[in-house]
Amino acid sequence: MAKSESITKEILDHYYEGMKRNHLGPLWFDLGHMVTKEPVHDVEPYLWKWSTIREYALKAGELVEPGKDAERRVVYLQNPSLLKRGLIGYGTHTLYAGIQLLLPGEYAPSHHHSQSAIRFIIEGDDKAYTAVNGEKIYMERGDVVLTPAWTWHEHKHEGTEPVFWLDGLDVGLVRTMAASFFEQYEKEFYPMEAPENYSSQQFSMGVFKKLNEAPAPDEPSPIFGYKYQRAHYLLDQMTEADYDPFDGYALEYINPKTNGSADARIGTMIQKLKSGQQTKAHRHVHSAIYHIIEGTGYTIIDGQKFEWETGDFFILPPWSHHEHVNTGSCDAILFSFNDKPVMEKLQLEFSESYEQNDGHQVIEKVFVPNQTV
Ligand code: GTQ
Repeated sequence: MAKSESITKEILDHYYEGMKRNHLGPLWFDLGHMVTKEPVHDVEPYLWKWSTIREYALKAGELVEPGKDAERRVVYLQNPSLLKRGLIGYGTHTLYAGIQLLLPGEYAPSHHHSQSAIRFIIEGDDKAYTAVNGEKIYMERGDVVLTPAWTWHEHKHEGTEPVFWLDGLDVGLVRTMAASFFEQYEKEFYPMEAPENYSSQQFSMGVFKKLNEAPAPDEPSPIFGYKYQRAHYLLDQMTEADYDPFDGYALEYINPKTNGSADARIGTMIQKLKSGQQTKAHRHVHSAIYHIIEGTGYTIIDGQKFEWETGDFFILPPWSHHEHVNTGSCDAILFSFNDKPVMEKLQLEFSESYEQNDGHQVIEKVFVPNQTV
């Protein structure tokens, strides 16, 4: 590229080399790398089997003790495509997923951090709790518990069977924003300041607001615990009119004060597909991590088939076409968390449906987990 013929290759080379030495760049070559036509990312989809995760989490139960050897006893999902780029603890570019195990009598001490955390209880019978700012939330299979950014939280197990839960944190997002802070509480336990399950009981029968309370758009959720029984009941009440072509019967967990996402930064969703149901494909800017609460089926992500069963986890990268299929004889119920609230707040969220082939992708490849040697 040159404006006139008198500008020789030598002149140009000299110019570009000088620019480079002075740490300057020519936008006329590089604009296409910066302002891409569509989202560009390094997040590849991946799927982990629950049997493998559970085995390694249980083994950690023999090898490390929370509160002593470990701040938290957690086996986390490491997306291989992001590890290649040196990103440790990344499921997607924004989201982290870990599986935490507490054995009877154990506890994980109080701390807080600027990452938001959501929890989904995978195995448990209401005998272990997370205390959030001094309020104990007892956790049973299928429940969701929030520990919003900078709230003090600890975990304790008073029951007799191992308890497993998913921790979802916005590790990548906070890292990108260079905004991570972490602090241990001065003692192992934060003082108990509220009756057990107080916030969820206050709101369990509906959503009420005192007359003198104005809705405050940025107010944190007054609820820290969301019961599975309630979510399951509401999913079963949904009718054909509620069926979403891309997500089936789906509910988002909300902050009743704002009607927005339960956690301000991490979105949470539960969805149901009846036996044989298949959604249509679409894609969106936000990324997500999925956990199969129950059921058998598969998800096609950009032409790749990810077969799943109860307990499995998979990554949905940003801007990837995806559709879900329930191949089992019972309902399939999926939990997922995502970075949609952040994308929406920053006015970056966008979605589109897959138009070809009546909204269904062709399967080009079947995913097999690859073990690194
Ligand atoms: O339980 O507070 O998986 O701080 C990662 C970081 C869990 C927790 C994780 C955490 C926690």
